[in-house]
Formats: sequence, structure tokens, C-alpha cells
Amino acid sequence: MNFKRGSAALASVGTIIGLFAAGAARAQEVVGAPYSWQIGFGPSFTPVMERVNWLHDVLNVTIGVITLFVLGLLVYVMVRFRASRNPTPTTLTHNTVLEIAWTVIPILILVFIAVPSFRLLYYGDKAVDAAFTVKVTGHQWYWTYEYPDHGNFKVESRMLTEADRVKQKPNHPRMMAVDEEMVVPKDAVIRVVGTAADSMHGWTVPGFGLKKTVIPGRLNEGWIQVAKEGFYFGQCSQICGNAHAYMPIAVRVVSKAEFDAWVERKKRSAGLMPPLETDVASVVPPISR
Ligand SMILES: [Cu+2]
Repeated sequence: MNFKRGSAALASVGTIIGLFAAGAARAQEVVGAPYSWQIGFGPSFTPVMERVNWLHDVLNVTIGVITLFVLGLLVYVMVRFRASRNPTPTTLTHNTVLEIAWTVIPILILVFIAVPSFRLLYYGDKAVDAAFTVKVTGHQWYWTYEYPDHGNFKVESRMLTEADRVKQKPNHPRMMAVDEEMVVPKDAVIRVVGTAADSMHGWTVPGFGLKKTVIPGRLNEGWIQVAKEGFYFGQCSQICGNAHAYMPIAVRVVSKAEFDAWVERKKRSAGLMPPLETDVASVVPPISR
């Protein structure tokens, strides 16, 4: 117990130091990341994940009630029909009413569970009135993000080495920081379509309630709408090869203005927009004769 408390305290001191260190470089905080001693779902950051949490709670209560009811029946049978109390066994084998009841009631329970399950499946399946699309592609072993509605520039997202993480993004969790995050504006409904270039991968961000297996030759769809700015993390969730553990998913949610500025920078560096004069001066060396 003391060890647990001690390490939890150390971890939080570490987090605070990390936040201070990063504060100077970047004001945006890490919002959706796994935390020490986490056993259940983390907090939800999208409408889909809120509903996933709700369904999870409803199912847990349903399962709990059924389990307690069956346990009660077993205890009752063991006490009421014990051998010492019933020296002569009964020859009763059928009870039509009971048999219909124990068939129909579980069916009704399954229907009760199926209705919200299917509603949630279809709710998360397709984006309605999406502002734009981001195409996610899983590679061995990194992610690319394409922005087809913004000129189709592409961002490659690779995990930082531990040394680079400490230097560049010290407040990001170990083995989850990447060089280039997927960047999206807050509050906007964003369609996320996913595919893979080689083997199957899984684009999964727990706080978004999104877990899409991405498959070569197929396009799978989901959507997100995140209200809070910051960094959110997830991991590839299909065993995709020897560096499967080293292709984390990092999403940066920013304001609309910041997003537009980021898109412009990416478009310029992809040659989709003319570079700024200051960039040209720094990139093209003066001609010497
Ligand atoms: Cu993978």
C-alpha cells in the first residue's frame, strides 16, 4: 500500500515538473492519456465515447443483477432441496410454465440490450454533416494523415525516441509522443476514414471511443468531435508486426484559427501554396557568380 502511494505521489510530482518544463515551450496540455493505476475507462472526450460509457454502465448493472439472481437461486436450491431434508427424491421433471419463462425472459433481456447497442453502433458509424475528412493510413510502423478537403497534403507521424521526447515534449507520456500529431480543430465534426498500406492496424484512441481496424484495400469510417483543446493519445490495436508497440497515435486538438494556420504551413511546405517570401529567403541560397 505504502509503495503504491509512494509511487503515485512520485508520479504526480513528475507530472507537475514535466508540465512546468513544457509550459514554457507549449501551452497545450495533455488531456487524453492513460494514467497510473488506471483499471477502467478513462474519461470520455467525444459524444460517441460518452454513449459508450453509458452503455457500459447499463450493461454492468444488467450483468450484476442477473448474476446475483442466479446466485440466489443456487443458494435457495442447495438449502431447500438438500438430501437431509428430502430423503425421497421427487420424480418431477417438467414444468411447462417455468420452461417458457426461462426461455422468454432471457430473450427479452437480450432485446433490451440489443436496442441501445445497435443504436450506438450506427451512431458511431457515419459522421453527419462533417466539416471535413481526415484519411488515416496505417503503415509498418507509423501513421500517415491526409487532409483531402485541404488540398490533400499528407503528414507522417512517427514515435519520438525517448531522448527526443525528453528534449521536445517532456510532458507527453513515454512511448506515446510523436514528431507530427494529427491536428484537428475543436468542436468540429470530423470524419475519420482509415485504411492500411501493408498489414492490418488498429487506429484506437480510447478517449474518443474510436477503435477502427484499418485494412489494406478497405476504407473504414468513424467520426470525432472534441470540445477541449490539447493532446490525446492512443495506440495501434492490431498486432501488426515487430514494431507494433512503437506506432502510437497522437491527436492535437486546437482552435479553428490555429488549425487554419497549421493547414497553411503544411500546404506551403507541400508546394500546394506558394511559399512565403521569408521562407524563400531562408531556403534558396543567394546565387553567387
Ligand atoms: Cu499497427
